Amino acid sequence: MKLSNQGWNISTLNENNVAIFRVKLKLMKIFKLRLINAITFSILTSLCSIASGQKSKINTDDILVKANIWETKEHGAGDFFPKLTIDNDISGKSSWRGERIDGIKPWIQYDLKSPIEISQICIAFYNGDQRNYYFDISISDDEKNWNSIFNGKSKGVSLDYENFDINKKARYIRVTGNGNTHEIYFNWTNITEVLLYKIGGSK
Ligand SMILES: [Ca+2]
Repeated sequence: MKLSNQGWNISTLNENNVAIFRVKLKLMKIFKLRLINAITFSILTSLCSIASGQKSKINTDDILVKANIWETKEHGAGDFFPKLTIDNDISGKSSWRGERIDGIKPWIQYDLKSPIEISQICIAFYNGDQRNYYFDISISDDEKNWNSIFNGKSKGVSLDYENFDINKKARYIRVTGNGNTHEIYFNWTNITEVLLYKIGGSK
């Protein structure tokens, strides 16, 4: 391939050059897509922080995550670990999915290891722009006595985070799913990412 006055001269390409050119083009597209995803996630994180005033993100390394239903025969083992909700990846493939089975509601729980003044929980849902998710948010210090913070549904208009104020001290935060408005997959609760903030601090 040569650069002439009229631009790239495609006629000089042989089969090997065409193959290499296509591979390079594909790699450039992948790199571009990943760069866009990284920038989008950074912007969303900042917006979530700004929206709720002074707060400090809780380090995900300090959070233990577990869930009562996170794996099914339908999807196979290992696809939708609870920890995928705190991996800084808001894409649909990196999500936790819990199914309501025989009336048993799926839940996912975040353990901060010790009681912390929690400012807010921000939740992003899989296909959150196409369906409403029904769920409640509860907090606890001992995993036995729970205090309900929110009971309702997501707005169903965005893949981005929805913010829910807590402003209470707690060690455990639990999100319990009660299905969604999808015609077929209405028993599922699918969360792509969660951000937890404590009150005060700069970071
Ligand atoms: Ca994720």
